Amino acid sequence: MDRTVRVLGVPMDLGADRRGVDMGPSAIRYGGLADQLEALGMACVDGGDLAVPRPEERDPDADQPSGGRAKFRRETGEVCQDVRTAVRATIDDGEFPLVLGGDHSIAIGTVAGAADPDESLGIVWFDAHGDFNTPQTTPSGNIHGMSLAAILGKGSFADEAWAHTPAVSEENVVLVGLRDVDDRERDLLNESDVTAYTMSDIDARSVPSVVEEALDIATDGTDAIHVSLDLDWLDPTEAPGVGTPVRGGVSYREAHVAMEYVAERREAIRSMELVEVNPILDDHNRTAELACELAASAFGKVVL
Ligand code: 6HN
Ligand code: MN
Ligand code: MN
Ligand code: MN
Repeated sequence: MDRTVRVLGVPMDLGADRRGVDMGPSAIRYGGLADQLEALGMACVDGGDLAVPRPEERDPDADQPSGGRAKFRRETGEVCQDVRTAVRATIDDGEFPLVLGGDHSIAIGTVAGAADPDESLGIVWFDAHGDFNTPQTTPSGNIHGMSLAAILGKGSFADEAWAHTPAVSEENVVLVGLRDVDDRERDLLNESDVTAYTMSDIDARSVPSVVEEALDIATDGTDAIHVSLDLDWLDPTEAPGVGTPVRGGVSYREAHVAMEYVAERREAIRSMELVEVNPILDDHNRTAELACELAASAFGKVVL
């Protein structure tokens, strides 16, 4: 990677129930992100944190879509538009945006900024969850469980310009590592043209085979790809500091090998985000440090 990496923190917790994920950007920086990237010979600049309103000061149920619920919809839209602007400006300056969450709702803004409207953008989304609910199917009302569906304009997101990014086609979107999907979310995913690899697929085929195929699908006919890494993709024994842990995730080595395959395609990668790190639930900042290590692998760290 010869582009300068610009780190953008988004201390967002409006899209999730557990408070604490707003401290993710600080924990990841404290975990040594800049040092890890600079050790690779990369230039790294810190763009600071974007402003996010505090949930206590806002009404989660203001301005709701018809027949559905998306808590803090208006505030999430505002923050995501700021994320979009910052990511777009970073790319226009010739730098690589590395966005630190915050909950996974911020991906709506990252993708909107990464997706040039005249081009097509693929996505590889590493996650225990599908993030494919809509305001009409969600069991929680939490937008972090809806972000991928929002990007694709599902349900009432079709009418929300801040959410739906038409430069992303379902055929070039790939989920990797699924093991916790809600009933109506499953129906939506099965009806879509998104490719979804579950943990069972990984058990049967191994991480390298699945991740290579995922990257092939995301890059097939697209101009660039976005990599979204939800730390709950990993098993909670390795990544305890996440708001919605699910047993049965990938191991430490499997996560690294996946990022090593990502690194092989780094010329195609336009943006990346590290989300859902929750330092309050973490074990001595272990999950945040792991996020830094995985970013280094994704940017091409090799042993020999
Ligand atoms: N994440 N499927 C659940 C929901 O509330 O929609 C959990 C979502 C978790 C989202 O981890 O980014
Ligand atoms: Mn997620
Ligand atoms: Mn998740
Ligand atoms: Mn669309």
